[in-house]
Amino acid sequence: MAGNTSPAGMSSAEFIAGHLAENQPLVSRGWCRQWWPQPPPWDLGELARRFGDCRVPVFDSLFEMQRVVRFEEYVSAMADGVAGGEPVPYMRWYARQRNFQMICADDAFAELKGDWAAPSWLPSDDYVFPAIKENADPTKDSFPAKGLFICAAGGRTRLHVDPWASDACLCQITGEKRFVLYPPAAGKALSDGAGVVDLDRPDTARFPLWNSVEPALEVTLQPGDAIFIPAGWYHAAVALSASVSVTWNFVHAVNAGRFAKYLDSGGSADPTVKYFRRQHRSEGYA
Ligand SMILES: O=C(O)CCC(=O)C(=O)O
Ligand SMILES: [Fe+2]
Repeated sequence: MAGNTSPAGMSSAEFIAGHLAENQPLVSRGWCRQWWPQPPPWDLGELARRFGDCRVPVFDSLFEMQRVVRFEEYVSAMADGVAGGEPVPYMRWYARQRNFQMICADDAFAELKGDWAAPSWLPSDDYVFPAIKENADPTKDSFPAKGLFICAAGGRTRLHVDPWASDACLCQITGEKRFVLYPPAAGKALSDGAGVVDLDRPDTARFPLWNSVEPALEVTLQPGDAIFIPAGWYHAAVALSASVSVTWNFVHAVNAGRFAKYLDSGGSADPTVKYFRRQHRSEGYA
């Protein structure tokens, strides 16, 4: 779609003006070619060799955790295949983002940090959530919802809007993943305030207008592509093949006003907001 696909070489000033400030999505083909000819070799087998003994959380097609398994068990269960009609279990291995989080990917991210880099169009300075003033580096720093997302073909994330009035970046490492994005204004048709329509099984009595809005963007990410999902945008994803993605959320200073409104309307009680505020206070930030 015109305007939504940009070369990996765009500057962060262009990204801030054209995408962050304008709340417009971006698909960046070959983001990783800035650093390497190929994305890191993190297929499920390679990750299972490195992290097979780690306990990891497995989710449904939204954000409901189902159970905890050993990484290796998850990978061999996926290799054995999922029964037809059964939802594909989705591994969301998040880095620490709240105080009472039993299972974190922090050690794995520490081990993987030399393998990857964030897209160079992302700004490195002036984040307000997390409050990092300079040299932000998602390979090393904590971010809300920073995670390794891993699934077999068919793994999906149903339509939703991300929390914290935050933006998100997702880098596709292994496999193909299809994304559908709708702008915030489509929420009138897609959401009833309590929930969002499931595009695969729409409850037409509850969401009678769901089909009256068109996605603004439908795209299949290949290994080495990245997508920027702006705050308030409805999005859904499905893996077309075994998939590994890395993702994180953030608020940049250019959107500080939007974030302040979110905090004022109850967001400051959110456990992830509190976790990051405490962390940055202890590191000497405001
Ligand atoms: O990659 C996916 O499955 C979707 C990720 C996403 O939108 C999220 O975790 O909020
Ligand atoms: Fe999301």
